[in-house]
Amino acid sequence: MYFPNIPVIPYEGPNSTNPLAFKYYDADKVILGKTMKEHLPFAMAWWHNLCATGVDMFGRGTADKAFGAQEGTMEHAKAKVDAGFEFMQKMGIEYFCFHDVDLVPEADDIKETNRRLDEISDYILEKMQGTNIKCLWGTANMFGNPRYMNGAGSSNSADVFCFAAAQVKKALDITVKLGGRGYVFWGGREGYETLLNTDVKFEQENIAALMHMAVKYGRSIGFTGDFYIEPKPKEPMKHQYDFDAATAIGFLRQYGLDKDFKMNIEANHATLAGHTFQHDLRISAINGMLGSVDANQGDMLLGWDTDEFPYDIYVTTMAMYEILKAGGLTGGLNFDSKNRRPSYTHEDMFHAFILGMDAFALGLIKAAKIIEDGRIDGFIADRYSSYNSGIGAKIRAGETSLEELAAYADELGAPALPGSGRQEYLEGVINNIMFSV
Ligand code: XLS
Ligand code: CA
Ligand code: CA
Repeated sequence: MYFPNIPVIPYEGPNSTNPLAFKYYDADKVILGKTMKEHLPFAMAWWHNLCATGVDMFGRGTADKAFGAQEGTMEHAKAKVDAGFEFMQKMGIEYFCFHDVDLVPEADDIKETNRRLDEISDYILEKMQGTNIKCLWGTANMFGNPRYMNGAGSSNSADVFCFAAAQVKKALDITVKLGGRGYVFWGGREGYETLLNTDVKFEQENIAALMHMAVKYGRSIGFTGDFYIEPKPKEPMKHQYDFDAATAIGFLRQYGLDKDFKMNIEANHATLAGHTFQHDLRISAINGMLGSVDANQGDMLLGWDTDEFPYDIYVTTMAMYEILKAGGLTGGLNFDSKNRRPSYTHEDMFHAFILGMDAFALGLIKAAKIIEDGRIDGFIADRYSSYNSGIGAKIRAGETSLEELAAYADELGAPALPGSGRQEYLEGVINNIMFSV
């Protein structure tokens, strides 16, 4: 046991003051016809929860993630698996996400790294037996090793491109072996610092080629899930090619990848792109590409990716509103979130997940209320009602022309002003729903 003082986290309801209990996440409670657990396929990110020690560029780690083993060994890799499974079982979390190098220490020779990956994935598979725990998605870390300084698929070096391909191939093997629902491409260093040394078109074509090969190989080994692009505008690169959902969707369509790929939308990345989380969820959903979510929160006062555990209920409510409207996620809600550096104890890991899971559970409850209440949806439907009949209906049906519309305008002389947007009224409706019991 790695967390001997932590029990299985129970649901105790909003009046509980027990720090190690859920106040809102009641796994079997039915909301709009599905259990909370089905609406909210929560996942643990291997890298933050089991690997990250709170290192930042000003200081070394504060948290102990050795789990009793020597770091950098296979014994440590296995201890992380054991700790991770104990953690997920105590939290009632049924999915995990991983990068290849989160699972094992990377060796100098890729053949040895791959052997270690085979060994650890056998071990994980054994641990999965008799539990409900599964892989949500896997990915290859193609940004940490110095060889990826100029990107992976977008590298100027063909040899580096081959190493990226080899890592994708192996990460796909492991993802399929662990029954993963998805496979992520986060283009961390797929971008550029200066156009003085960069051929953007060449780099984008190469990234697309790598993705096409990944699809071909993945399908050949029986991967039936979705591939995901995880947009992020910057950090580590100044300009990243997958700036936001709209940009990534355009890229996928341009290169004929849109049938196999969807979006993995991260809250903090959307806000770095100058959008709300809700915006990028909506853009993905209306394009039929809302796949999975990296559930976290940024800090509006800081211009970087802080990966905080989500607690802003307005944000989780509007996120769940989008997800419900889109008919749910084929992926899940991965807590790509980390404890703040001073919250360094193992108990803090539990507090963080309780916070995040409760924040999404409460968001789900409130989003369902917004839908059941109907005032917001009713207002929006009414706002566009001039398209329900007459000239508006003809526009929607594509049965008119500029000439006909111009003649219509001539006849009218001047249109009435459009109906008020009533934003303040609608914000009041949201507050009313948020705070009524
Ligand atoms: C970094 C990203 C990364 C991806 C997976 O900002 O969030 O962790 O989710 O490579
Ligand atoms: Ca992420
Ligand atoms: Ca992030």
